[in-house]
Amino acid sequence: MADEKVIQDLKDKFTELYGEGEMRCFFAPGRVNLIGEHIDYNGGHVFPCALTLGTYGVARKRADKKIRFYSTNLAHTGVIEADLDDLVYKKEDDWANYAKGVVWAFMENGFVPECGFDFACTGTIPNKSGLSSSASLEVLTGTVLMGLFGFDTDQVQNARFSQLAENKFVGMNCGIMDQFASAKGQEDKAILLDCATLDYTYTPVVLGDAKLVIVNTNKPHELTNSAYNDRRRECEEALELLRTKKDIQAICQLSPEEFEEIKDVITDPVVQKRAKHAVYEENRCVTAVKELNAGNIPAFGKLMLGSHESLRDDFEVSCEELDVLVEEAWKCEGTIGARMTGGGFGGCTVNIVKGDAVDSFVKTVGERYQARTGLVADFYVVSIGDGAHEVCE
Ligand code: GAF
Repeated sequence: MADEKVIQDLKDKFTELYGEGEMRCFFAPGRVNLIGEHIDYNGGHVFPCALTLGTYGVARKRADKKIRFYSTNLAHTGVIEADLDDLVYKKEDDWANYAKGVVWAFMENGFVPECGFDFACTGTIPNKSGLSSSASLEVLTGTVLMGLFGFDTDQVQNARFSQLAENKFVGMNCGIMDQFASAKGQEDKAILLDCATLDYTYTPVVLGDAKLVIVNTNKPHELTNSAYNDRRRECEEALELLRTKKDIQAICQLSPEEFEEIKDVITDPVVQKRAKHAVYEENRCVTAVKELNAGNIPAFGKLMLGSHESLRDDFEVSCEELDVLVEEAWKCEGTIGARMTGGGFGGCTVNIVKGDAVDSFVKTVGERYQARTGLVADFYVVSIGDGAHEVCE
C-alpha cells in the first residue's frame, strides 16, 4: 500500500522547488536478503525479497538538457544540477551520483532521453542500514527514465544498468542482487536468482505464524569502503587458481565435494576460506529454498545460522555488533532463524521469529545488545512488497 502522506509531502516539495505542473510518481523498494550472501558476484544463487520500505520519486520532463535532483532525506545538499551532455562523477554531487550514474548507464546502452527532467525523492529506508537505499535510488531512477521517456526496455535491464552505474560510475564493485530485488520483487515472495544466468523464480515466503524481523545495528558503516572490493578480488584470485584444476566459470559452480578435492590449489589460507564460503553458501541457499518450499521453516532457520557463521569465520564480513545481535537472537525462545544480511561490516540482521514471541524478542535482544555494545538497535517487523513501479493516483 502506497504511503499516501509521504507521497503528498513529496509532491508538495516538488511543486515548491520546481513549480506547478504535471508530475509523475514512482517507487523502488529496498531489499532484505534471506540467504545466499556474497555469492552474487561468484555466480551463485541468492534469495532476496523487496521490502515495502523504499524510495519514492516524483519527476517531470524539462524543455532543456538539465537534470535537477533533490532528496528530502539529504536536504542539506540542496538541489543538485547536472546536464545530459556532461554526465560525469562529481564528488560534490554526493548521493545524486547514483542517479546520474543510471542516466549515464541508460545512455551508454542507447537509451538517450530527448530532454532533461526535474526529480525529487524521499526514502523510507533507514539511512545506512544496509537495506539497499542506494540500489533503490538507482532502480527508481531507471524506472523514472522508462516512465518519462517510454524506453523499450524492462526491469531486468534496469537492474543491469543500475548495477553498471554503481560499478562504473560510482566505483562500488557490487553484484546484481540488490538492484535485481528492487526491480523485480513481488509481494510476499522472495526471488531465487541465479546470478550466473539471471534466471529467476519466485517463492512464496510462508512462515506460518512467524514474522520477518530486521534488526539494525545502527553501527555507522560505509559499504563503499575497500573491504567489499577486497573480497571480490580475493574471490577472483581463488577462481583463477581453481580453474587450473576444473573447467568452471564461477566458484559457485563447484559442489562442496568438488571443492574439497581441489581446494589445496589455493595455498593462501585466507583466499581458500573465501572460496569455501562461496561454495558452501551456494549449497545452503539452494537447500534452504527447498526447505522453505517444503514448509520446513526450522530447517531454513538452521541454514541461516550456518550462513552467518560462514560469513563471520570464513568470509569475515561480520562485525561484533552483528555477531552480538545474532547470538542474542538465538538465545530467545521463539527465534527460528537469525543471521546478518547484506554486505556486512554493520547494517542489519534478518530474523524469523514466532509471532507471539516478537515483543519479548525486541525487548530482550534490544536490552542485551545495548548492554554489550553501548548501541541502541532498531527493530522492524517487515512486509515483503512489490518491485519498482509507477505509483498511480
Ligand atoms: C551488497 C552488494 F551490493 C550485493 O551485490 C551483494 O554482494 C551483497 O552485498 C552481499 O551478498 O549488498
